[in-house]
Amino acid sequence: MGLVLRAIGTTLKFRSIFISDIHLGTRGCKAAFLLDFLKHAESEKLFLVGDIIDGWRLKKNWFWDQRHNDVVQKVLRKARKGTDVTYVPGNHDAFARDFLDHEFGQIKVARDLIYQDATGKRFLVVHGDEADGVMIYAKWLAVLGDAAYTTALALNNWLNSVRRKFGLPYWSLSKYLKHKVKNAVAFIAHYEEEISRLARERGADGVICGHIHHAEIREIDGITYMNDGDWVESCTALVEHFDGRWEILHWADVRGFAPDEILADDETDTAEPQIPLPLLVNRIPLEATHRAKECEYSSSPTPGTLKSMASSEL
Ligand SMILES: [Mn+2]
Repeated sequence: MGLVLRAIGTTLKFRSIFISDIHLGTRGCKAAFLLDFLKHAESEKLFLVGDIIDGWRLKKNWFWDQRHNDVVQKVLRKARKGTDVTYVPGNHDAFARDFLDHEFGQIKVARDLIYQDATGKRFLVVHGDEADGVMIYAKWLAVLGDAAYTTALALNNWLNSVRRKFGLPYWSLSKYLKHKVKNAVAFIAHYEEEISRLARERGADGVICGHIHHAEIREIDGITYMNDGDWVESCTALVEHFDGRWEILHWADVRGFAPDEILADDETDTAEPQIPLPLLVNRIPLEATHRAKECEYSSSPTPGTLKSMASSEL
């Protein structure tokens, strides 16, 4: 798996880009940041791997501003200008599963598909809700990492000193959280194994999915498991370089600023980006090493983690 990012001017070019779990229609969606990514990344093929529009919320707290429109327009424009765009609906935009094998503005809709990479390896591309069965844990459990645990320990001491003052017995918050985190880690591991099994059954060499908002590339019993993450908190994309190397792009790291630091403005497509891309070639190997190490863990402390804790739906 390649980890060196190649920069060509201020536009990154890839053979394919996979993104999912954008959740347009919700406040959590980092639409402006995604737009920034789409402006700076070109590819021959673009795959939207589900939960692009959050249809469940259409009925409740629908949130749609100009940036959400811009994302849709940007994708449509890419399709018009020659990018081969495929949309694989997820569970939040399952309504689109009624339009399989249709084309909308040159965007193909498919329930799932087999993608062949530059080296000839075959990947099952699927959103991934097929694999989680009834084992759904609250989302925030999945993002509680070691840092949060350390904080919990300090919080625990304070909490118990207060409890003592009120004559209440000791209660271990850290023990409680540790138990929950263990469950979340078990959930992710279980999910990854299930979806890999699905790929094996379909005769594929690997699987490309989303759904659990946890970007990762790893081998599971001879199957290459790749998850492209999400654009609600971690802001990640899975990319294939022209020579077949795969990489997870953490857009906040590539750009050097956080999703919320991007201001909503009326900047047009053709305008120069307000903040220039950093010298990617110089900084990426360091980041890549860091990320490669981080991938070994199942927790992923990312910017915006706290916000995601309110959400329990994947
Ligand atoms: Mn999903």
